[in-house]
Amino acid sequence: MFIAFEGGDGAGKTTQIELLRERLAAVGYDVVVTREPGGTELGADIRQVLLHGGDVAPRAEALLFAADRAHHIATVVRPALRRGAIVLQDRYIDSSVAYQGAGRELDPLEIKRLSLWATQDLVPDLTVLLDVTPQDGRRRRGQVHDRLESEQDDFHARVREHYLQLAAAEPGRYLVVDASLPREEIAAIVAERVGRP
Ligand code: Z5A
Repeated sequence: MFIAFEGGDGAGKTTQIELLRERLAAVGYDVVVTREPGGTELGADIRQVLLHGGDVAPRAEALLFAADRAHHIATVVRPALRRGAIVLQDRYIDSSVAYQGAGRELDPLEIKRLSLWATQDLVPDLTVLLDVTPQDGRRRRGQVHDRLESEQDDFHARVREHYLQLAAAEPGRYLVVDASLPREEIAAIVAERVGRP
């Protein structure tokens, strides 16, 4: 089972992934927790360039996220899924569609196609969308902002809106949760949806 966690920055993805990992591991599942960008050695270098380097042109940014993803899916995620593990992943294709497609105003459909090519069409079984407002996300992040987090609130508002559109288009494959709920409440909603895989 492949579960992706998506949402604006500061939405609480890392927190929820850890809570779900604990729950699944406690009943004996082989659980792999990973993330994009940066889930591999190559990805760590790409992450550094993308989030903490200098200027990157929007199309170069889209290609670098897709390159990280291609390597990550081929070398970490597909092998884990093949051996029967549950993969909990912090960000996936929808991050590119929302941030590069809607945020940077590249064509979201082209961005999606690029990532589907990169991953040979691997689609999550479930995507948990933690819906956070740009203001709440900014407050939770505190003073430290990477290159994308430094974008203005209207950028993050476009990202949020596009995420919600993606979820509305495929309600069977998405779980949308209000990220302002208490941690344990969100964890219970996610656990109920995941059930016993
Ligand atoms: N990006 C992209 O543009 N295109 C792509 O294709 C991909 C990514 C894959 C990666 O950032 C950046 O790359 C991201 C999108 C872009 N940038 N932006 N903007 P990252 O991986 O470094 O960070 P992030 O994904 O934005 O996550 P984060 O900031 O680390 O947040 P989070 O994992 O969603 O949340 P958290 O660490 O669990 O929680 C944040 C804080 O809130 C923390 O203090 C928690 O204790 C607190 N928290 C968590 N849950 C709650 C609740 N329920 N209530 C109150 N407080 C809470």
